[in-house]
Amino acid sequence: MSTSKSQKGDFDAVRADIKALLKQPEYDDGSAGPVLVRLAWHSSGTYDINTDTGGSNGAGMRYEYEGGDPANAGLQHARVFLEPVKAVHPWITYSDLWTLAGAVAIEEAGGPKIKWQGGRTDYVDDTKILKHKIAGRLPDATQGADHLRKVFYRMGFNDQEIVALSGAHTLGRCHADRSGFEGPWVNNPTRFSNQYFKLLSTLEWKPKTLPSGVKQFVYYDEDTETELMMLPTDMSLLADPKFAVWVRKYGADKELFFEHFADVFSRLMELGIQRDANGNITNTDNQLGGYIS
Ligand code: ZEM
Repeated sequence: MSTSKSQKGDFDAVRADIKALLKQPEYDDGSAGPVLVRLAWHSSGTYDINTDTGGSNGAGMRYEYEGGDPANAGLQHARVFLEPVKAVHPWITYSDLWTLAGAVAIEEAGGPKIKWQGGRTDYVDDTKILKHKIAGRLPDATQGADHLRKVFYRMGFNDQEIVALSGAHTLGRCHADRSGFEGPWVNNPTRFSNQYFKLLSTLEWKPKTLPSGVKQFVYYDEDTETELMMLPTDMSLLADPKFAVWVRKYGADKELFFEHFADVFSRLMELGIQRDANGNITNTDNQLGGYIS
């Protein structure tokens, strides 16, 4: 990674340094990308459209109340990967850095171009997170379609968007010591594709109870000698007729999935943010910090 400082607002310089850290031969499947995508999603997916609280402003996971939400277990790895970038570009806010890193990770994994704009601000303390109870808002993988609708409708998404977003599970894996679940969804978990939907809709998934008692679904792939997995919530996308329509569409049409995913992921990164015509953020509720210099 470069050590050259950048001018405030030079997001291309930050992008270049994020790209440079993605390859991590010693970590998981050799890439920091998947856990960065999960960091970006968890920083945004706390949004509640009814109260206009949560969302990608704030970078509240730096504080124990949100960072210690069991749903966020393991995301310290993602934050640690990004610290050297923050050190070289101290003007960028964590909330911008985390969302930008998710977008860059998707693009570099072969995914679609993600529209991303900066300008988010960081909380300067945990007052807002405590006041608005920004924990316990992320989806619980042990549940089903009703729960997914409840959580994602609260963010303002519809059924098609829930399925499109779930396609991110083509990246990365589950870790027993983070979520209790174990294994990757696809054979090539560092490559962004529509493979998750193909496998979900075509393979015969069998329930499996891990030694810890956690229940997931598995398929043993003879060719690669790898056990692939699905979460109970992933399986519910197939079991629910309205979700299943989109699972099959995306499994059959990679272009359509890429187009829909790019659109909905960029809107996910914007949750809780209002901008004027010039792209400047206009809502002040979350703007406690301003740019850190
Ligand atoms: Zn995930 N996700 N997710 N997800 N996720 C995990 C991992 C990853 C759910 C979920 O409980 C889990 C979205 C939606 C949902 C990623 C991206 C996105 C893990 C495993 C769990 C348990 C964590 C671990 O053990 O490390 C549930 C219930 C979801 C509801 C639909 C959305 C939306 C995402 C992005 C758009 C990614 C990339 C990973 C892999 C992380 C890694 O470290 O490899």
